[in-house]
Amino acid sequence: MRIVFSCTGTKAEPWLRSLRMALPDAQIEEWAPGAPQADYAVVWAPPQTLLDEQPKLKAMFNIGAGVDALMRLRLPADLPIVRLDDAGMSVQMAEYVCHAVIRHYRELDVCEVDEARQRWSYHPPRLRSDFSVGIMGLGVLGERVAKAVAAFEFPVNGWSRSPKSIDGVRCFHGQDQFHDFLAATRILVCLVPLTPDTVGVLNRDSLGRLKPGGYVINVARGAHVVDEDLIALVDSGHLAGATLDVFHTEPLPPEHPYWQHPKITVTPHTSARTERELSIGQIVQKIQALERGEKIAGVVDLGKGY
Ligand code: NDP
Ligand code: OXD
Repeated sequence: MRIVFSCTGTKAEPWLRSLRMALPDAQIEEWAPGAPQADYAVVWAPPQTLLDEQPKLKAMFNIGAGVDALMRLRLPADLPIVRLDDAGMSVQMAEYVCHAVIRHYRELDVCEVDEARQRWSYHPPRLRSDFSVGIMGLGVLGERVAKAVAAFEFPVNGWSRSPKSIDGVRCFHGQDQFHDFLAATRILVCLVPLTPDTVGVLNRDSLGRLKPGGYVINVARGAHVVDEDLIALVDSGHLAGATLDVFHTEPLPPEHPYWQHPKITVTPHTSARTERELSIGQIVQKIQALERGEKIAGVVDLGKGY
């Protein structure tokens, strides 16, 4: 069996070492133009040339959950694209989002500013019931996040494409229920994949529908947000602020207004990192299952784009 590896922005050597240990009989190489036809590819944002030169792949494994970079390429209609199915990401996402929700609700961001000024100030408790959290996307990551936030007794709403039923979560679905979902939400968490349907979904109209004092946590993709609209709504006071992990351009350019905005917190696309050994374990198990002719989970629906 031959496997090629092509992951933009990722050091290949540790991945190749672990893949070779897990599949000692396979030939596993970093892809370069002109490489012989492989059976499988392990990728993150690969070049189009790889697809053009490797027309007989049995499957392509993405070392992330989001496949938007792959969806921008010309893909053979019959090539199974396999995304990471949790692989240690949902617990990290739950930590990150709970931290951001609690930091905002408990005004720990205000305490950070007070501490820098050596100011001892008392903030009266706020009503948890006033801080409903709405999770856009109830997939592998969103469901885990919704349950984690619900454990802190915040009211939790969720929105997905198809109907869901999750204990402790008021579930909305489809475009028809989007406005009701927003109107019921104060802290909005974005965890939908980036597709033609969701690009720019966080804009003046949608964010304007959140409860007053709304707050945005974007951990999906930067292109979900219309940056100027978000900043205008924070500056107008309709939104209290935002915690953003993902951006249109990454790294976030030094001149971007998010960096200096006092009500916007920036983190460097770090909310749920790919864990190499867990990911390799999952990919190897799936390759072995495919070789045995078995079905695997996590195959992307090319029609839906996720
Ligand atoms: P899943 O595919 O498991 O879940 C996606 C969810 O979004 C599903 O509930 C789906 O609905 C819903 N959805 C998709 N399109 C729409 C739509 N048009 N309207 C309403 N709901 C929609 O993905 P994951 O949970 O694994 O990952 C989500 C995203 O998180 C990734 O695509 C990626 O962009 C981002 N991510 C970010 C990371 C980071 O470090 N910042 C790390 C990992 C992922 P339904 O269930 O009905 O299909
Ligand atoms: C992912 C990511 O999609 O890291 O997995 O953003």
